[in-house]
Amino acid sequence: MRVLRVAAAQVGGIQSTERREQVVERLLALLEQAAADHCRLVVFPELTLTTFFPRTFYGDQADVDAWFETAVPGPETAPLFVAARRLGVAFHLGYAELVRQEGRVRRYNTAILTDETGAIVGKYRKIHLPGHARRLPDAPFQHLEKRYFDVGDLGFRVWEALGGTMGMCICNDRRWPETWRVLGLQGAEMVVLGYNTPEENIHYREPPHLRMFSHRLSIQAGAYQNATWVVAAAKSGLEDGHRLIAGSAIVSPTGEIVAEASTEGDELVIHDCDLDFGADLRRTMFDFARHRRPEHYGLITSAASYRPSTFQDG
Ligand code: ING
Repeated sequence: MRVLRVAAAQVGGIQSTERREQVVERLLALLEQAAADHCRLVVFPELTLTTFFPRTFYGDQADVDAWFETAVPGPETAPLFVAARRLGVAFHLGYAELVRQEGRVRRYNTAILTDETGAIVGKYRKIHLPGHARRLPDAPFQHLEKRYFDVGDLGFRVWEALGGTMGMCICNDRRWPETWRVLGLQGAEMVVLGYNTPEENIHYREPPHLRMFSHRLSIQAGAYQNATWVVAAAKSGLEDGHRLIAGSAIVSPTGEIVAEASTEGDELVIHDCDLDFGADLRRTMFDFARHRRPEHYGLITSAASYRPSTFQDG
């Protein structure tokens, strides 16, 4: 058995007035609490340092860029890395990354994974960007990830860390089976992710209970169909008057939710994950080498769709 005690660190709403230093204080409290509970990995949510700013249209790029980090660790986030090293706890952190690549500024919805010394061992940039690029004047709020972020350029990858094979994805990625299969094909034994999921659908009337249903369905299916653990941490609750779903959870390779948040605030969801637990499934039901038939899957990568989108976004 390779048991890894993990905490999904749910973070309650971050208001647009909250400074990064204040947020980091909250994250440090969760990290200390997790270390006291003998956790070796703490998974923070997507865009953990700020409010979910894609809900707001900004006409001035400088107002958008104020939400981005130009260096992690940086002055406000360094205390997290120092504490992680002191406590011997690895962590996953989602944040907005502004970087210069080949002379151009790029903006990514990014997540990093550290080891127990606080060294960054993996980085992922969100590939499935939901929402829209143009302001929707009649919407109750915006979802401008397609406007504010570039599509991630690092692919879906895994890293050997914490005694296992770790994968990462971010929020909307969990709704796409391709995410999970590409990680599964690389032997992911645990996939960690953060999410900020608005409770309300801005495009049509969607009963609120379906938001939690599709969230659970996505991570449970991803876990089971690739025989991997999933640790999903929400930014949740009220942010500037808008609600984000909670439901941070840890899912076993059998697809069962083994631990789940019960509040909408800052909360640790902890479980002892045996990284060998998916071995039987991978040896039988999901023995990819014996059962998959990629010669019949060509459509999946040959085009995004065979029908044009009808969404008016540009
Ligand atoms: N949030 C949401 C998510 O995928 C969303 C956006 C919600 C898209 C529900 C479609 C349906 O959980 C982010 N940040 O991707």
